[in-house]
Amino acid sequence: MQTTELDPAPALSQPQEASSHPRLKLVIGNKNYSSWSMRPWVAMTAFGVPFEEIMVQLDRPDTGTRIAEYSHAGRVPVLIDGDLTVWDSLAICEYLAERCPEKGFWPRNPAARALARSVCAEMHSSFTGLRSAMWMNIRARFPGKGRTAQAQADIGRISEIWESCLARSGPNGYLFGDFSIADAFYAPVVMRFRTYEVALAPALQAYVERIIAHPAVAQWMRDAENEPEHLKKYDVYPD
Ligand SMILES: N[C@@H](CCC(=O)N[C@@H](CS)C(=O)NCC(=O)O)C(=O)O
Repeated sequence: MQTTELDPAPALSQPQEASSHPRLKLVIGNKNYSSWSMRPWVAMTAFGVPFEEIMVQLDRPDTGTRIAEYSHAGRVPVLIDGDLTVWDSLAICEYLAERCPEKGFWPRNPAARALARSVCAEMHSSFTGLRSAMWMNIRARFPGKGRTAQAQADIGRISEIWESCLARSGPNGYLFGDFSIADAFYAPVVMRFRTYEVALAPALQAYVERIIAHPAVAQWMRDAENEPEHLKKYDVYPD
């Protein structure tokens, strides 16, 4: 199944989108916990790209074997497009932006697009303090927990990014005006800020509320709330 060559198929066509059997398959982990899976799922849902969702339960004895059915990288999310397998949330979003150029996954302005890619790359490669001390658990409430020095520094840097983006895009928009991959990338951070009740400046809190109200994010959150599976080690914050 795994290939590394780009499928030469053209951009997604209308007939494919209208099909009740979408060509794209997205392999994801538990919606309550899998922050990396949330990014492409939210982006694809927000932009109306049809896909079949394949859920692999994380933290189970067979998790590795199940993911290996789709990708030898051993991680979700994974996008399957016919013979092509794309793994890693950033690569998946870039691929979708190329395959569906009409959708506007990235800002259309080149300078804004470069900045959007920068903030996504920073999200993708940084913020390990936040990730490790404040893991995503949409159902849980851990007010005030996880504020290690590194997590605080990450919260500060993320606030700075959001402030500068929103100052440019306007107070009532998303990071780059219209919803983009950048917002999908920061949606799991929004989930964390909600779970750990991070106090934010009013403009940033308003952005948090806008993301939570976005239909694609709201759908993911509802699915997470209704998921029967619980990963106990992430459900209790240790003292
Ligand atoms: N850089 C990767 C990271 C993906 C990742 O770490 N995914 C976790 C779940 S959120 C995973 O697949 N873990 C495998 C496991 O728990 O066995 C991406 O952006 O897709």
